Amino acid sequence: MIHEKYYELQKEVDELTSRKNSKSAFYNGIYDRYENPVLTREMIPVTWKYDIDKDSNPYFMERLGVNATFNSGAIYLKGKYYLVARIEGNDRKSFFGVAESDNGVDGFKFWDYPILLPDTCPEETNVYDMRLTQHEDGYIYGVFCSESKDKTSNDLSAAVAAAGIVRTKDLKNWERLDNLTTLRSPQQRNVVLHPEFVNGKYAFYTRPMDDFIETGSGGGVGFGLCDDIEHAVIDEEVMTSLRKYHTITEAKNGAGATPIKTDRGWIHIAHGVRNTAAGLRYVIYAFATDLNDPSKVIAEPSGMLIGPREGERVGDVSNVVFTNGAIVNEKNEVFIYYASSDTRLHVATTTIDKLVDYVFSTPEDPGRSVECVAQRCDMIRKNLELLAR
Ligand code: BGC
Ligand code: BMA
Repeated sequence: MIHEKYYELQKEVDELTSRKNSKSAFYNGIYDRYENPVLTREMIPVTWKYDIDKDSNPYFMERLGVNATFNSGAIYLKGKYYLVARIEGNDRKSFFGVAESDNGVDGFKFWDYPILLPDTCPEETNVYDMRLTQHEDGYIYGVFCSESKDKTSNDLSAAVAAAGIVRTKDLKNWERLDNLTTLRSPQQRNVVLHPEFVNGKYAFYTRPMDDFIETGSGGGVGFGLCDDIEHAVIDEEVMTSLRKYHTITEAKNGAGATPIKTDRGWIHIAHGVRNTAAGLRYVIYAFATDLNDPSKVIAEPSGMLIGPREGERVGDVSNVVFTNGAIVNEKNEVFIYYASSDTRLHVATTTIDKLVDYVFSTPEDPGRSVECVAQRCDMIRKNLELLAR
């Protein structure tokens, strides 16, 4: 017999997932923020958390709680907006679930079941942060972080991060391929498959790391080619967007959303990390690479594109915004899905025209306070002259 509490709780979920979203008062001319997050743990179907049978669950206790819904891959298929969300159980294990919406800013509803990946890696403990790529070979690829215990160390938190690869045509049936091997980098996280062949090969943005947390000698976002996607091996990784001293990418950086193709170049929406007394601070930034050589950075607007603001600053891992998915629809509207503080998922909307203007017309970071203030003074002078006319 179904417990009566089920109907009450599911009604709350339905109300939340059918709630309309609207643009917030935030303004910077680059993108809009929204009043409500697009995914929260409260939007998880009741059937995922509760045994709804009164006989086996007389107190209607949550049996398998969900702690967070955040870093989501995103894809636009036949007029619908799909997120492959990172869902974290109360048991700290993450998994993926598809949520679908008609307009990209509200109404995201999870499908009946989360994604059960083929169990091909017995050592894999956790999976997260899937990037979805509609590749020109006809498949949709999902590249995610596959995390295992580092058995060479006695430290219980020592882990190994690798890039797992799956592919699908319908987001329902997923085929698991070999994890990516990078011959020159011991660990990988934040790997993204480029949507087009480059010199006839599959191309990946990588993030070489010396160990699980520290990128060490890893200088930034890498780029490498491989012949066989089913057994992907990358030898050389060339550097694209670099880590730099006293910038938002000082501690680490990594590719985020799958690169967006525009007339002027590939636009990348990535994350940069710096260390602070309060721990790592994650922000989102953008850069562009060359259409013919997608490893070559051609524009680097100064500073961050999205930083954690107000309520976004607080959560399980506070002071974090992170993106691994964006959608462009047929009207050239852009939906950047970003999570805050490893807790919930938001959307920021803009257009291709605005993104191009932002990436190519925002000045670069000159690198030193004195030059940054001179850059600002130049703009102020021009403004004051115009105002005085
Ligand atoms: C967490 C990730 C985090 C990574 C590095 C993993 O165990 O699940 O969210 O990015 O550690 O801190
Ligand atoms: C990482 C990412 C994310 C996460 C972030 C902050 O390195 O891969 O999963 O949002 O740390 O914890």
